[in-house]
Amino acid sequence: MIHEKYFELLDEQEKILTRKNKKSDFYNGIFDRYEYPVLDRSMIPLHWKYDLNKETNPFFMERLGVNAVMNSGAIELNGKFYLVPRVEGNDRKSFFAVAESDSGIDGFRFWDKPILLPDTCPEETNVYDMRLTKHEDGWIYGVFCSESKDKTVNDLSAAVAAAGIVRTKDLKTWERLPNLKTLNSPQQRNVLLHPEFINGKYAFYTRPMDDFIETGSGGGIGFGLCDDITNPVIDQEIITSPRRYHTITEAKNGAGATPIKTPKGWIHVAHGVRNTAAGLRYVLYVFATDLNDPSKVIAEPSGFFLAPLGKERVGDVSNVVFSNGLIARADGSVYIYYASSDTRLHVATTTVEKLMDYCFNTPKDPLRSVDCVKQRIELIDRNVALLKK
Ligand code: M1P
Repeated sequence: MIHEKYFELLDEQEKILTRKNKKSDFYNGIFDRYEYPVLDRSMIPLHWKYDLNKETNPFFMERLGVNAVMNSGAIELNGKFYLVPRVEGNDRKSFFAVAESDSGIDGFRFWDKPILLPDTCPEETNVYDMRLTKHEDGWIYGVFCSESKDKTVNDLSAAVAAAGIVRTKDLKTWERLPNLKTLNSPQQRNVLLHPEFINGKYAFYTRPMDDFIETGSGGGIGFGLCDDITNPVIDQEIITSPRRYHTITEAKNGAGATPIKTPKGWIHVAHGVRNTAAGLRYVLYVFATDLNDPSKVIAEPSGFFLAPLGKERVGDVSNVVFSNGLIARADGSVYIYYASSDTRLHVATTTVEKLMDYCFNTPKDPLRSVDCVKQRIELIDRNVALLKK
């Protein structure tokens, strides 16, 4: 017999799932923010958490709670919006699940069950942050972080991050390929597959790391080519968007969503991390790379594109925004999915036209206070002259 509490909670949840999202008051001319998250733990199907049977669960307790729904891959298929977020159980282990919506800003509903990835990697403890790439070879690839315990050191928390790879045609059946091998980097996180072949090869954005948390000598977002996706090996990585002293990427950075192809270059939404007395601060930034050579940065506006704001600032890992998925539609609209504070998932909407303007007409970071002031005074002077006319 089904517990009566289930129907009560189901009604409550339905109100959240059918709630219309609306643009918030936030304005910067670059993108719009929305009032409600597109996904959070309140939207997880109740039967993924509760045993519904009154005999075996008389108090209607959560048996397998869900802590957070965050960092999400995103893809448009046949006009619909699909997200593959990182769902984190109360047990700290993450898994992937597909959620679908017609509008991209609200109405996301999870498919019937989470994704059960082929278990080909016995040492793997956790998986998260899948980046979805519709590749020109016809497959949809999911590249994610595959985390295992580091048994080579006497430290209970030591872990190894590698890039796991799966592919699918329909988000239903997933084929697991071997993890990516990068010959010169011991660890990898935030790895992303470029959607087109480069010189006939698969191209990956990487994030070389010496250690699980610290990137160490890892100098930024890397780029490498691989001949065979079924035996993925990168023997050489070059740095595309480097970390820089006293900028938003000083501590680390990482590729985000699959880049958008525009007439002027590939536009990337990535994350940058700096250290503060209150801990790490994660923000999103944007840069463009050359159409024919996506390893070459051709424009990088100064500072952050999107930073944690208001309620976004608080969560399990506060002061974090992170994006690993966006959808750029044929009509020029762009939906950037970003998580706040490792807790919930939001959308920011903009257009390719606006992103190109932002990317190519926003000044670069001059890297020194004195030059930043000069840059600002130039803007003020131009505006004052205009206002006087
Ligand atoms: O906690 C913030 C983010 O930390 C990691 O990102 P990075 O590898 O750049 O430090 C990721 O684990 C990400 O999932 C998380 O949101």
